[in-house]
Order: sequence, then structure tokens, then C-alpha cells
Amino acid sequence: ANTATASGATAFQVDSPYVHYAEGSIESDYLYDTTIVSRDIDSGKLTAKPTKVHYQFKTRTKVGRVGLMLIGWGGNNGSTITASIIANKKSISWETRKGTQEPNYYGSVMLASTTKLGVDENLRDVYVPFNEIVPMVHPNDIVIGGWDINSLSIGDAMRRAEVLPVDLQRKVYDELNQLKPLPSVYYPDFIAANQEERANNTIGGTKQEQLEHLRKDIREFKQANDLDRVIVMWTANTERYADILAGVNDTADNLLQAIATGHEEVSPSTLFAVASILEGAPFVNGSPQNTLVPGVIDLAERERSFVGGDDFKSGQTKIKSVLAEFLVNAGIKPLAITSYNHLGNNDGRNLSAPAQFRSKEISKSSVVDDMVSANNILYKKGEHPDHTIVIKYVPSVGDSKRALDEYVSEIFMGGLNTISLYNTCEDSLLASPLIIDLFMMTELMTRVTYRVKSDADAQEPEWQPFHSVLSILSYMLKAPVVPPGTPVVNALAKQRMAMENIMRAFVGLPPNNEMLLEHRAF
Ligand code: NAI
Ligand code: DG6
Repeated sequence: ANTATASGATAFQVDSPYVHYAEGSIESDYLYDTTIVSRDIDSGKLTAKPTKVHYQFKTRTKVGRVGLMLIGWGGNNGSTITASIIANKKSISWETRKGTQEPNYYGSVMLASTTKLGVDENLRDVYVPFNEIVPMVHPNDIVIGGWDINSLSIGDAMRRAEVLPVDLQRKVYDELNQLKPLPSVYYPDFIAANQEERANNTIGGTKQEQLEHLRKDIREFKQANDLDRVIVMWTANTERYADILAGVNDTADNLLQAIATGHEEVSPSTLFAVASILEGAPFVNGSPQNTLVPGVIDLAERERSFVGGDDFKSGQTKIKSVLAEFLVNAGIKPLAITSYNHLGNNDGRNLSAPAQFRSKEISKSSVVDDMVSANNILYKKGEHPDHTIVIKYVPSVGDSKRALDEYVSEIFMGGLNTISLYNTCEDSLLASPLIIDLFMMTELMTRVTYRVKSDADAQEPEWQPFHSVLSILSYMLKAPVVPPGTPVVNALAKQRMAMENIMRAFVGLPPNNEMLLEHRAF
């Protein structure tokens, strides 16, 4: 079913006076229910006031031709996702020890999961594919390109990655071998020294010239493939953190000036983010480093372009954002979360350097913060479980990452509960569907505008895009970047619910909840 769906397919039409299917767009009127809480200063008593905000959403329905440019295209993720999309698009199956394997998009929330639309006349649940709530781009219809500091063709990169089964590699090799990554920006100081031998496909010149070069690459890719939109995503090596320096990368103007003067704290990934923003191409950071420095966010806001990040949330952290939420919401107090990883791919090799490991350690560590701070019965202000992250490079396990986790929690009457997990998986087969989901969700957000209506308005407010920082991508990211001053949500179920219910709002449907009153109150 996945391979047959095309961009823009929807599973249903909404029958409501608050939803209007116009030529080229869907418009919805939506009452957002929220609860405003105030605290009496003297008594400390809380008052909760139900409040409704009237939003209108407009979703352009024409998806058009969309491109995805990957930075680090020749890496394990880049080559795996490219090969897999070709296999899906052309329905290329391959032989395994267990028989013939068909391509699929398992692991993609958008393409391989469903969401409850409502109930039928017999009060039975009706589910639809997640990507058919509103028109979305389908990966089978996209054009992929990108950059890599290594010149290997994507066919040879796929072989080097040792991720996909050999029979599939054989079947897609010729097509992938035609694909060559564009030269990229390489500053040795930002990635591990052990990556130096890969850097044979680089752009020379000053930082300013490199910025212009990358902008031209995006423009030319768009023109050459007759694209309506391009989305740029960093799936290259993890960089070290850039220092945040006043006057350098703290504001849009300072950052542009720092590039013009070739300041050393502007990283390659930040340069790509700036190039994308200036070309109006959404940029997503799939690695943990602080690419989206304040100057990048400022620039994105100013240019009304989209950015998202940080760090694909694939296995261990995804489970953590489920398990920690379960424990804390069950009234169980995690005391220590200890996570080990070992892996043998090039990502693991790069992460064996301390500065690059530190970036990953930061993004993997933040994931339980919101759950802990939401429960002041279990945790006093400032209290936090011990949280330890270890990553080791073990070449012989290749892309098959091992993750070992131990959760020690305090339970009833001072008892202790220890949960141990052991997870083995091809890392790039977990990450690749996240690239698709990030791409699809980001693309959708380029076609949506909203306005808030109020009876006091003398005239209609202007339609405007969502905030430049796409926090709606949080489900797919380990350390979600959110609009300045807004809350970070790490809990996986909440993150999925946000995507689902915001998409439902675009077609005027109320949020899904599990009240099931039709089954409980009759
Ligand atoms: P990889 O090491 O196989 O691929 C990275 C590619 O980036 C390499 O081909 C390298 O030559 C290239 N590269 C390095 N610097 C570059 C630059 N400045 N411009 C263009 N290309 C550059 O790594 P893999 O496994 O594909 O992972 C990619 C990134 O995604 C890593 O940062 C990793 O930490 C992150 N990630 C991966 C996850 C996974 O499950 N595989 C999950 C979460 C994050
Ligand atoms: C080892 O930690 C390598 C990393 O790139 C991870 O594989 C990646 O960040 C995925 O991490 P997680 O915690 O989402 O499985």
C-alpha cells in the first residue's frame, strides 16, 4: 500500500460548516480549547478557566514537486534512505534466507502508522493512514540530492555502509552509481580527526564564498529538477558544539558578519543552515550539535523560513522518552538511568572523539527533563535522576548498534525496581524513516498558514505561517529545538498527539482523545 500512495492523497473529506474545500486549499475554523490557570497571591489557591481561541487554518493542497538535499548524502543514513526510496518507488524486491522481501516504509509514522479518524455508525473505530489526514508529499515522488565531503558515488557509499542486504544492493547499484554528491564545506576542527581521510570532495574559498556556493547549489538543484520546494537536512557527521559568542553568532546580523569575516566559530552545519534560510529552503538538523545557534534562529524568523532540530531520535532515546514518561506518570520515581551504546559504523568512529561525543551526550541527556519537572510529588525543585550516557566504538559490530539501559526506580514504601533493556538494531534502518517523516512534516508546514480571529478585530487579520522553529517535529528528534521561551516536550506520546491533533485541526476535526463517552455513558 505504501508504494502505491501518491503525494497529496487523502483518505476522507470532512462534512462540516467549519471546513471549506476551496480551489487549491482547505480552510478550517477551529476553536482551540485551553485552560488558563491563575494563582491567588494570598491563599495560593489555583483557579482554572476553560478558554477558547478561534483559529483559522489554510492548507494549500497542491504538493507540487519537492526535493530533499541531504548533507552527508554519502553516509550510512544518506545512502540507505536513497536506496530504500528507489526500491519502494520501483517496487524492487530482493531475496533473503526467508524468501522474497518487498520494500516498505516501516518505521515511518507518516507512512506506516494509522490514526483514529472517528467512529462509524456502529460506534466502531475507523483508522486512516497518518499521511492521509491532509495532503502530504510522498517520498516516492521526490528528488534526492545533496553534498558530501567524500566523493564516492551513492552506489559505492551504499556498499561501504554495509547496511542493506546484498541482493537489494545489487538491484539498485547501477541507478545509485549515477548519483554523485556535491562537494561540501569541511572545517577539520568541527568533526573528529579520524574523518580526515574521507575529505576529498570539498569546496575551497572563504566562508562568504562557500556560503554563496551552497546557495547556488540549492538554486541549481531546484532549477535543474523543476522543483517547487527544496528541504535541506543535515545527516552528516556529528560536529563539536560551536561556542556561542556575543557579536559572532548571537544575532542574524552578527552571524552574517561573522561569515563575511570568516570567523572560526561558524561551523559547516551553521553555514548550511544560513544558506538554506537565505534560499527559503527549510533546514533540519539531524545531528546533535548546536547548529541552530541564536543567530540562525533570528535569521530564520527574519526571513520567515523554517528550521528544525536536533538529532534524529531513533532507538534508545525513543524508548527512554516512552519509559521515563510511563514511570513518572505511574507515580514511580526513576533514580538512575544508565545508558550504554556500542556501534561500529563511521558515526561511532566519529563519536569516539571527546568533543563529538560530548555533543551526543548532551542531546541524549535532556530527554527526561520535562517529565521530571512535571511531577513535584516525586521530585523536589532542582532534583533529577542520575543520568549517564556511554558510547563506545566497536568496529566489528558495524551499523548494528547495541544499546543497554538500566532504569533503577523507587517504588512503594522505599522499594527499588530495576528494569534492564538490551536492544540490537541496524542504526541506519531506524534513522532513515525519521528522515522521511521529518521531510514530510516539514514540507506540510510550508503549505499551512493560520490566523487568530477575535470579535474585537476591526478587519481580518493577515494569514501567517507557523513559527520558524518547527517544534512540531519533536517526535523525530532527541533534543527538540523550540521557539524561544516555549516549552520543550520530550514525552513521545505527547509529541505524536501534537502532530496528529494539529493535522486534524487543519481539516477542522476536534483533537483525538480517549474519553470514549459513546461507550461509557449510555
Ligand atoms: P556517517 O558517518 O555514515 O555519514 C556521515 C556522512 O557525512 C559521511 O559520509 C561524511 O563523509 C559526511 N560529512 C561529514 N562532514 C560533512 C560536511 N561538512 N558536509 C557534507 N558531508 C559531510 O553517519 P550516519 O550513520 O549516516 O549518521 C549521520 C548523522 O546522523 C550523525 O551525526 C549521527 O550522529 C546522526 N544520527 C544518526 C542516527 C542513526 O540512528 N543512524 C540517529 C541519530 C543521529
Ligand atoms: C551512538 O549513540 C550513535 C548515535 O548516533 C546513535 O545511534 C543515535 O544518536 C541514535 O540514538 P538513540 O538514542 O536515538 O538510539
